[in-house]
Amino acid sequence: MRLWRRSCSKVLCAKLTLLAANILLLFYTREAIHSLVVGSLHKEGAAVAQSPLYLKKDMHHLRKSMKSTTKRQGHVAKWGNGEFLPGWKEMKVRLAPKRFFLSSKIFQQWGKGLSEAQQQEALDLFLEFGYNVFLSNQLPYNRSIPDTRDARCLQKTYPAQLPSLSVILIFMNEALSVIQRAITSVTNRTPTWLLKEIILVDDFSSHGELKARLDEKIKLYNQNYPVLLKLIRHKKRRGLAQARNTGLEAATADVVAILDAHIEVNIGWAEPILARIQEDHTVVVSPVFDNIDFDTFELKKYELAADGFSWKLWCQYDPVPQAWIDLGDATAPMKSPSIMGILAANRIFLEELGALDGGMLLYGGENVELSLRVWQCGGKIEILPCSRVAHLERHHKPYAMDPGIPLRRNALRVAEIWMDKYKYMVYSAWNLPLQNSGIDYGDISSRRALREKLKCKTFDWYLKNVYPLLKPVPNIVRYGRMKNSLDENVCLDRGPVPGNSPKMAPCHEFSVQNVYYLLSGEIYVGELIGKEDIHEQYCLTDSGTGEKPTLELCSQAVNSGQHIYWDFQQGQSVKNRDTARCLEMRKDPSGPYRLVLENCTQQIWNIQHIGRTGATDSQ
Ligand SMILES: *[C@@H]1O[C@H](CO)[C@@H](O)[C@H](O)[C@H]1NC(C)=O
Ligand SMILES: *[C@@H]1O[C@H](CO)[C@@H](O)[C@H](O)[C@H]1NC(C)=O
Ligand SMILES: [Mn+2]
Repeated sequence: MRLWRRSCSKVLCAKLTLLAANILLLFYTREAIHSLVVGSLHKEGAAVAQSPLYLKKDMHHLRKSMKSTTKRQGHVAKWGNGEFLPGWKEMKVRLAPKRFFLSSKIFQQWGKGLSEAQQQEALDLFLEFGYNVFLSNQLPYNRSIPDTRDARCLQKTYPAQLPSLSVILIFMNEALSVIQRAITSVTNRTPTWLLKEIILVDDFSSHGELKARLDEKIKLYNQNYPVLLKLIRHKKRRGLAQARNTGLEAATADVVAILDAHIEVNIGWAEPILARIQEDHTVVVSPVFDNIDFDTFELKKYELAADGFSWKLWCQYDPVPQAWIDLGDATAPMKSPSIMGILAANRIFLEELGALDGGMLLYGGENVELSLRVWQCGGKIEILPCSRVAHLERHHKPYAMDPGIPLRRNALRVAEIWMDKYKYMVYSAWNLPLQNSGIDYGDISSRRALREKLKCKTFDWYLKNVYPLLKPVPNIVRYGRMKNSLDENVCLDRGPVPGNSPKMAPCHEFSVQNVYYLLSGEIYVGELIGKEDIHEQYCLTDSGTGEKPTLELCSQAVNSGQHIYWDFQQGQSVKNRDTARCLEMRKDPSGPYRLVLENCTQQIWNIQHIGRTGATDSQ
């Protein structure tokens, strides 16, 4: 039953989530690092914004410990047997003989038997690329991977006549061996008579091996294979959406499959795609992803899930729809609210629909934009269970830019173009004011005009007919940071995760300090979910006894006799409607402020932004 939830932490979107979790852990266990991280971030990039910083620190410590290990080799041996040394710096070094840098993720499962120089080389490559390039360079390009299809897929037959296919592989500073393995997998696992061309799009890579050496490989390839291999290079960095558009513009086949270059397509991946698009040219399809481990390069099979997203418009896996389960056919196409990024479509249909929104920066959100456009403007999105593509999920991304910033900006762009009166949910989820957010999401007039021209349906239609799981939260009275006038440097905070002890903590910009006060009286603490059936929203709760407030799942709190409804107006007290106790701050003589529930002493609270009420009734 919880299968799909586990599958949430996977492929294209998962890494950021995982990193975010790491950060939060760090955040709550190391106060010093906490203030360092928080002090240097002034914008709500959400937790994802922290990853580059985290990595920099990780790299720094690794390099430092690397040096100190080398120096202290003989001396540290007495600690022996792979034990961790005490202390922060030393924790980074595990002392099994001749194995270094074991705190780095790349060496958790891999790397036995390498010399010191090899370990160092592998680590350097890993830090640079976010996956195990050292290993990739040794694996054959034509390696076999397990066939992860359901057995029933093998019984399927497809029409003899199918549309032709252009495969587009986009990349930015990818390892050459990874690109070559992707090309080889496409060549070896796609019927030659269907594959018209492979188009590589380089979004302005800087790595040397992707210049002359790649050109040479392409020349060689075109001498030996019947399928044309083209390379297009951007003259400056233009981002994921533009790279996909560049590939699409160059494509000439009936159907385009737009993939990342860190993939290996699996056996029989193309036929289900081509057959389905031949049947209905308005379907945009996605294969099912499996994961290639960034350290061992082994394939991990992933269960089927629908591709959804959160109100931040960040991708999120959803349970397989009941209607699909009821079909009783494991090979049937599955309706999905969104794609994760990788997609295949009828080329003309995709072009007429407006391709990708070139106004999107870097990555993130462009997949949701396309998905809303497909559904609202007359197409459909389906996941094809018999088409499987193995995707290498990086441990970290090789972009210098903080991904939280374009992500938030792209999300507002999507909200403003497509989401009508529900756009307030995106602003609220990112904790931005509804007016004057200060974020420049670019010129959207041509995309608005496109929406007019294609006579697209409303987002309200999309929510009701395509994505009923995504629920707007109506009547948010106020949201944002919640402060008490006794000390405005501390904010109501979700506290450690997992855990249910809210606290007052130095204010920062991460979602754990988001607060939403609803007209109905609940106070949500933490990220805005709006998917109550699957993900958990926490409510501030008075149990009626003791003086500690707690956080409980909103859906369960009432049933278990908790009191979750509060009276609050800006600049007044926060008073529980059932117990008549107030949420207050109390300072112990030497300690920090504590949150308590007690007889009201008229303490004054404020919540940052004015929310949107009556959203379901009016534009
Ligand atoms: C890969 O190519 C080599 C050399 O052409 C060949 O010997 C080997 O059998 C191939 N492996 C697979 C899995 O196809
Ligand atoms: C809180 O108020 C109640 C009712 O007015 C009273 O009985 C109780 O003693 C008060 N508690 C404290 C700690 O002042
Ligand atoms: Mn990818």
